[in-house]
Amino acid sequence: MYTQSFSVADAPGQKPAAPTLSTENPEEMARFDARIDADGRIEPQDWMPEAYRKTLVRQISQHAHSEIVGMLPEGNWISRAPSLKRKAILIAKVQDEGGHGLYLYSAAETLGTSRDQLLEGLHSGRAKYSSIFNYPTLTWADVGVIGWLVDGAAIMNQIPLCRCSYGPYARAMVRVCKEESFHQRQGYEALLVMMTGTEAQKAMVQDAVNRWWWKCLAMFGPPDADSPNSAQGMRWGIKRISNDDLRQKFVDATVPQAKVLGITLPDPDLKWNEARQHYDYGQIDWAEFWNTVEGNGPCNKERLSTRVKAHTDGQWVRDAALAYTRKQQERAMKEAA
Ligand code: FAQ
Repeated sequence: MYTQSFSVADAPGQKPAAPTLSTENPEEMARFDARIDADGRIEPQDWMPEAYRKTLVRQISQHAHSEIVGMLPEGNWISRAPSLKRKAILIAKVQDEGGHGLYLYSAAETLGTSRDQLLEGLHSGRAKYSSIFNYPTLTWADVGVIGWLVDGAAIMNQIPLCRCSYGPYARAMVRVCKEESFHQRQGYEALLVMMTGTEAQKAMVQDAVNRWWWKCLAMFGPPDADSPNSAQGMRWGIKRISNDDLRQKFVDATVPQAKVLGITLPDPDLKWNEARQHYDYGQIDWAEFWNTVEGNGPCNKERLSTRVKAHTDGQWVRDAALAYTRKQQERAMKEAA
């Protein structure tokens, strides 16, 4: 629905002209800045300023954690899907999200941070993950709405990341976006089917949209004026389009889809602005967003404890895989001797 083109133009006038200031290594820094200015890619073996490395580890690991924790709200519905077809689709989707997490952890590892360190950050509650996954999935319609709106917002944010300056992250994003596009379509299609059903089914869709709409708008992050990482992220070509501009693109793309679906978006201030050629929309509850990001949303504690339990329960699988690898290596050594 949104992924017809991966070549999204940078937001006009968003890239600051001033080069990065650093005393780390002036010659390497000049080469790095020149490559960024020329829209070139930085690869793992290339020199990079420590702050660039740190920013990428922060963003990529948060993104990876979001994919992995994001499996939980929908995973809760696999055993309750209304048909075999919906169950098969949902299993495939949840599995894809796990795969996205793994590509992203691998991309973060190329920056010199180990998988164990990344997971320790998540399990100790120090690392962030997307606020959206701390809300409950109350009905089957929530699964459709997550596909349509949550995956929709994720794609809108991730298409520009396909051109991120860090090669491994950008390349991972191409495949992730293609899969997210399927996720979004399956969610929208599930809702379209429900909207041809009974009044109770239609009401269930509307109720789910009412609960998820504002949370999805907050997914794009704080307003540009309150976004401490944006200016540097854009300068380095990590972020290509600002939080507010992506949010606006999402609203503009979603309103016509809501009309086709036959639901109302829960915002009395939502209206077309002829002068701006965009939809105006109401105020997001940022206090609620920060409260959730800080760990106090309705499901934060449950999500984290489920994640930690899954990791602990899976220890025997990791032990068995390591034992098998060791055995294979010993056998190869013996045969070579
Ligand atoms: N939730 O200065 P900025 C998905 C934090 S994947 C929690 O604007 P930045 C797939 C931010 O980290 C969804 N925290 O930061 C799926 C920063 O904190 P820090 C995840 C948030 O990095 C679908 C602080 O606020 N996608 O859904 C959020 O320049 C269905 C200040 O913010 C990605 O991670 C938030 N929503 O911009 C899976 C995409 N927003 O680190 C399963 C990659 C902001 O300074 C089912 N990430 N914060 O302590 C990005 O594009 C960026 O990191 C942003 C934030 C845009 C999220």
